[in-house]
Amino acid sequence: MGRSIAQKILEEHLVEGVYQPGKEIGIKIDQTLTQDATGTMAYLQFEAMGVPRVRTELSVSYVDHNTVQIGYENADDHKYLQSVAAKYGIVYSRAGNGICHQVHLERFGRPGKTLLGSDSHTPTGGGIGMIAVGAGGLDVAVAMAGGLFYLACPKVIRVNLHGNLKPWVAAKDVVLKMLELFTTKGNVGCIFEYGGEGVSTLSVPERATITNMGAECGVTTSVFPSDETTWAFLKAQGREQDWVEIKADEDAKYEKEIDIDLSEIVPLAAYPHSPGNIKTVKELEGMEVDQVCLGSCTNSSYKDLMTVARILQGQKAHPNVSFVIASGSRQVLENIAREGALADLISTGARIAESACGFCIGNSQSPRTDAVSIRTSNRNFLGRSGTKSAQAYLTSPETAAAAVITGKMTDPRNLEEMGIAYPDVEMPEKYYIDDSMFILPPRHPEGIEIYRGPNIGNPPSSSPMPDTISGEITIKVGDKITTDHIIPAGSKMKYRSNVPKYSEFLFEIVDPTFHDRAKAIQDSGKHNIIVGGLSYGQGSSREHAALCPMYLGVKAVIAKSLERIHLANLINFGIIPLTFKNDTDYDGIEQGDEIEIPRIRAIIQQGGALIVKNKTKGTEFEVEYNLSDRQREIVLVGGTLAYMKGQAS
Ligand code: MIC
Ligand code: SF4
Repeated sequence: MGRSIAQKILEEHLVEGVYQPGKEIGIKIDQTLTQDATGTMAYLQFEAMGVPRVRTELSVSYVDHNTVQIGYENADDHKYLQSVAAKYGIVYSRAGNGICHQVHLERFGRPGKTLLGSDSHTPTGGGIGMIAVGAGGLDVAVAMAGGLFYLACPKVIRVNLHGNLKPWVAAKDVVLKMLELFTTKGNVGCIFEYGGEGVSTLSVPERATITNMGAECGVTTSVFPSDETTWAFLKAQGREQDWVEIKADEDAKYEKEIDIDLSEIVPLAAYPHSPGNIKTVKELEGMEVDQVCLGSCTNSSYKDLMTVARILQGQKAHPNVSFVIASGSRQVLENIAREGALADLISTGARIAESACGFCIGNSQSPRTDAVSIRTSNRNFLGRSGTKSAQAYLTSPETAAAAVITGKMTDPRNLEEMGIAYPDVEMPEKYYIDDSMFILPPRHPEGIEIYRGPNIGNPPSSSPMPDTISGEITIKVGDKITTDHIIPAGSKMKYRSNVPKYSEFLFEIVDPTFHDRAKAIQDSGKHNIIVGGLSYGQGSSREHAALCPMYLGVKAVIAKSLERIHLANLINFGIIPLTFKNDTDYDGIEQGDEIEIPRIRAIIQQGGALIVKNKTKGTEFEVEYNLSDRQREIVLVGGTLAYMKGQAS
């Protein structure tokens, strides 16, 4: 029987298990990437594993998230990361070199390889034909140490693209369409595999926009074939030797197939506060706009910025609009500068931010109170911009450019009436390339000392699963709680290496009293338990959304459903993820209820029904634990680090 692209690459890397959708498999990881905000903890964990050098084909440590240096913390982390990279054989991408996903696509991504990254948008690499998966830092540390990456063998959904995008309609609109069709929940354990004759009309960065934001649907990853367009992109990057052809067999079987006619797609926008809230730009037209942010790992490629520069040539930003640009990489910035497009953007009134995550994660350029902010990024969760009352809309660069001119949400197709022609930007045959912001590890790292500033603390250790979980429902939250709700990034992100301090911000956006209440419960010797609705833990890969709860004595999360990366992170830190057998039981419990899960240890070990006793209400209900044998052992010993130590001894 024919095979899909996903099956081909996964089978080639399969070390444990069998290729059978839904079953746990262990795959070999060729490449890893980390970014600074998740990387510091990942490398502290890697150090704890006692491996002298990374065992991957390539590992790259990027600095792109915490680049705003107010106070010493971020600079300390950068220096730590640089010294760890040198010591353990990792390529270090300095602050200023760009956003990990964009840079990796340009300089390192290779069709047919596996990439594991400690960032949820690692699937960007699928645009170049990789199986690129986001994971918690600890999973990435394990992969760097030569360990396998475990995942549920995915169900592959084929997306057939037909036709051509019309002028003013962009790859971003395609992925927003995907979000309209698939929403942000219910896609755990799937891969989107793109095919059909429409694929050849999309450049690699456009494909990468689509795979990048597949993360918002909650899929494991998304992948495009590697074809002549991929070859041309790699050639323009001086890397044509890295190309191999990857395509699905004609008779490959899929879980499901859908068709999208590119020529029927219109400009779309995700309205607050979820990337899954989709409307046409037409429906939102006329809304006044305060801020336009162009950039993020979704839309900051050469083509994105050139397109906007051409649209805005000779125009001035509307007086009510603060217009910010953060290019995805130093390469993009340098190339548009050499072509004169940067001057056009400056002339428009753009505020040029550094090549980094910046506004996307709310650590700079927070909009004013109640502002409407149009962003080309991928997430518009409540408060993520740094301003809780702001309304963030996600659009294509074309739609963003239209708002810069008019000061209103504007369908970019209207620009034609204003005498602005659609700029059909060609992909360059050769990029200007300068790799001097990468620091390659030395051959002889023996004398290298790891730098540890006062911001670097050791990861806290977890405790084994108790015989009985006994404690309180510390918080009960609703559906689609993201990791941004659980623990904010933005200005608090500089405490990523300081778990006690960072934990103070747990659930800040939902209930700022959480930390103190959880601490009090922990100090009284009881366990904290979190209750969630559907799709708990959407969004980022940040393991602090599990690590910090673990630090505060959370032992179980009971939800209607959980998202993939967060679920894996909970297990990694010894917190058991449980789901309601009957979702209606969710309604019967409240924050503050005294809970007991008797004999949990024995039941995880031996199997059997797991009953939760609500002592406050005098009721009980059944919960499910869907764990592989490996995951059971991890949860029992109190997390992956303890498990690895056990295995080593
Ligand atoms: C995000 O976009 O939410 C982040 C910040 O890149 C996170 C990683 C992090 O929290 O450090 C992600 O996507 O995984
Ligand atoms: Fe950075 Fe935003 Fe991309 Fe996350 S989504 S990696 S914060 S640019």
